[in-house]
Amino acid sequence: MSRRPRQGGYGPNTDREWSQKTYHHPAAAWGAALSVGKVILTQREPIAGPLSTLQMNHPITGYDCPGCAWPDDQHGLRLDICENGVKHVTWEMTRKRVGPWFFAAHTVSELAEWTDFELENAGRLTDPMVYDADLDRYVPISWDAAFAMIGEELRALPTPDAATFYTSGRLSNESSYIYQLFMREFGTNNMPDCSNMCHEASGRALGASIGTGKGTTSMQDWAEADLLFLLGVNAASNAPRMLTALAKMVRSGAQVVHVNPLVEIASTKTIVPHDIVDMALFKSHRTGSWDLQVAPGGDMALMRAIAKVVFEAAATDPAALDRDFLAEHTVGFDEYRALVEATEWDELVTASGLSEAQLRRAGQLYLAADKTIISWCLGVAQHEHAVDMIREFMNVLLLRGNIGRPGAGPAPVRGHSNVQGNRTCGINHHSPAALLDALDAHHGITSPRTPGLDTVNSIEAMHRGDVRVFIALGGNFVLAAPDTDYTAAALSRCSLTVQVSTKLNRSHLVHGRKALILPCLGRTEVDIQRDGPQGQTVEDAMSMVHVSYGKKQPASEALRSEPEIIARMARATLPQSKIPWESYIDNYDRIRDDMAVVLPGFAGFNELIKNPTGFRIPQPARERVFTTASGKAQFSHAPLATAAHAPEPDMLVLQTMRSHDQWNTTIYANNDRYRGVKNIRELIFMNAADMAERGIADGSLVDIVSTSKDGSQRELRSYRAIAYNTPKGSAAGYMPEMNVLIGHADYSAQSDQPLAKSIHVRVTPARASNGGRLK
Ligand SMILES: Nc1nc2c(c(=O)[nH]1)N[C@H]1C(S)=C(S)[C@@H](COP(=O)(O)OP(=O)(O)OC[C@H]3O[C@@H](n4cnc5c(=O)[nH]c(N)nc54)[C@H](O)[C@@H]3O)O[C@H]1N2
Ligand SMILES: Nc1nc2c(c(=O)[nH]1)N[C@H]1C(S)=C(S)[C@@H](COP(=O)(O)OP(=O)(O)OC[C@H]3O[C@@H](n4cnc5c(=O)[nH]c(N)nc54)[C@H](O)[C@@H]3O)O[C@H]1N2
Ligand SMILES: [Mo]
Repeated sequence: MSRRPRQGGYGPNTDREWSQKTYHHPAAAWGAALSVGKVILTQREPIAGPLSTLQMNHPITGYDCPGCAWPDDQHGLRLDICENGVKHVTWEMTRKRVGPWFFAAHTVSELAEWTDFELENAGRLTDPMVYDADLDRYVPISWDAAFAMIGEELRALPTPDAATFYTSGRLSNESSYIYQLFMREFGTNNMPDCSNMCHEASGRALGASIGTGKGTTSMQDWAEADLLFLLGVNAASNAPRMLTALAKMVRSGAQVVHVNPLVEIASTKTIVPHDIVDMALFKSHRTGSWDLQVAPGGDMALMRAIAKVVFEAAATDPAALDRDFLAEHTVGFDEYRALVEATEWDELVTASGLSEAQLRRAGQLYLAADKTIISWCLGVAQHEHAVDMIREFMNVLLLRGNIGRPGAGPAPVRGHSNVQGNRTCGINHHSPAALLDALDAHHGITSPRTPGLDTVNSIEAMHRGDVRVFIALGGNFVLAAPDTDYTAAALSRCSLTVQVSTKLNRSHLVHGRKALILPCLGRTEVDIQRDGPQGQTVEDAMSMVHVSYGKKQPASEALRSEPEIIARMARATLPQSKIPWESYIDNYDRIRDDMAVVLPGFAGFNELIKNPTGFRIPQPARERVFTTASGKAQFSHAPLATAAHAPEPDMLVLQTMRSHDQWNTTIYANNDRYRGVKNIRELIFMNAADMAERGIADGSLVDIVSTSKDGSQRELRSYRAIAYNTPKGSAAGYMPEMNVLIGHADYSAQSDQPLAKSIHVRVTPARASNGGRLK
């Protein structure tokens, strides 16, 4: 049965008045402390909540924050926490439980009417459950029977490629490794992951430019840099611990340039989140020196303009370019120079949405700086030409040798806490041959060599009926993926869907003919196996790996760890397998011993993790070793991508982003503090002139119709239009509600990433009002 997920209204139901006014306080600070208090209260964790945060991000004894991937501050206070990390942990530690009694009381059709807030807020899943179509309910199943069902379904498939295995980026390194090992022994590379919607473009661009798909900077580099371009990230909400680094940089005299169509709070000032004295004294620090309000997708033109300024200066100043670096370490420089010189200033102005004066000043800042970091997140990575854009960032860095030396380099801001580690450990639908060769040699298997399906292609394959089993290690696929209705229909066509989860979410309600919910331990919970308590590792956005031990009593005795669930799925599917699945479960050191042999940079893994601050995975580009085909860093020569203009004059370019009170598809409350929003998520921020042209009053209800690349249309009705400082022609609203507007054809040809930052929409006054909430 295909259930249509609710339209809009994914946050808590509220009758309270909505409002929006400009926010005038520094980021973090007391508003953050208050908001944390509220989440701790609603989750009924008044004492354990605050105590457990004291163990978060503690070297060796503590657990890694399951929130974002920003590195821990290794200096000063050995406690690096933030408001959103605390909320995240408290949400996992709730005392509320979703056990068999809960499912006995609610049919799946009934639960499908709940908001996403209500689903997750029901509490932690406690027991394995199976869908019973006659009752339209989930009913208990034993772990053995659940694994047997998975094994039977997978073995009955006509080909291993008729199954697809999703990963959300919080899965540990050890779990990721055995998960991909299982898939490869089974015989498929179908590994969609959240990276396919997140930083796929960054990985591809960096791989092509410098040989490895990761950033090269460390926290020390951030402290030493004298210029930072920070593009397309809402740091105060999504990487709040970065505020500390930004404040330090500005204080030390560095230039911090925020590039964003919106002026986000992180570009102004903060009260350093973990500095108790600053909190008490209301002492705030500046976190930005300049805002550049680019047009959506205008970032590439900004970078090309900076390069143009560098080339103009190089005519008279030999020091403008790092000629030694260029000669020794790069290829493609002359063509790039010709390309940039042939680009006219007025093209750059139109393509960036910035004035020539602003573009020139950005170039002058770059010339004046000795050490530059370019950092970016989804505002860049989710565009059609993201790979070209990010390669252009690399071109600019290469011109002045800003890589492989202190204080300089590229720094993608990763999302989920271990999304980078997932890839390092082999979760990749298109893994390099070297990794597959090493896997085969060590484990005696034959990994398939044909690339597998990523997220958008898995959805298409389920739709066609080519893929019939969908297994998800975490995440909330149906809401995170584009084109919610289409994705829901795709999942409903499967013969089996399996969700390994901590909390109830929409993806449990949109399921295949057979469906399993397998509840797992969270990162905060103690994991006891035969050989004693087990820890697992994660890799942060700066390639640091450290071990994490849960502390808390598990939410239920029936919970199993992710490594155990994966290993038992593998054994049930591959009874003859020679891989020691059972022994992996007893002691995760054995998984790490195998990883130490197979994965580059992991030799001595079990010893390395005894270091309190963990260890850094070697990143060759950081040492100026470029593992590209040419052995050098490669300039790209892509045509200039212009700002993401809508195809028709009456259309707007809509970006979908996170509010302050959410973690991807998990909504904590209907507020977005730094954008001044209270009690509403069904909104669209618009430029006041665009509203006036359409006869839309501030705060009134509108209908939003999107037009996909394939010409099909989708709509959201009765959203509130709010006048906001966003460039004319652009608009903004929240994911995941707005995913219904992204057509399944709307993904980047360069990266396969859904175009979540450039949806083409028409906005008109609402046809009929029902108070803004539709089902
Ligand atoms: N609290 C919290 N933390 C999180 C998450 C969460 O949901 N909640 N999610 C995690 C995940 S998985 C990820 S990937 C990251 C996401 O972190 P972000 O990238 O900050 O996520 P978004 O909310 O999508 O914000 C996108 C930003 O890019 C800007 N932008 C949009 N279009 C453009 C453009 O064309 N150019 C430029 N320069 N900027 C643009 C938007 O205005 C916005 O500031 O955060 C991680 N951290
Ligand atoms: N329109 C639009 N869509 C987007 C984006 C956007 O900017 N705009 N961003 C995209 C991005 S960057 C990402 S990363 C994806 C996010 O996509 P996902 O990673 O799929 O989604 P999350 O909302 O992070 O997943 C939340 C669920 O994870 C489960 N969970 C939590 N902790 C654990 C755990 O420890 N173990 C297990 N097994 N499960 C756990 C819980 O059941 C919870 O309901 O969304 C993408 N979708
Ligand atoms: Mo992400």
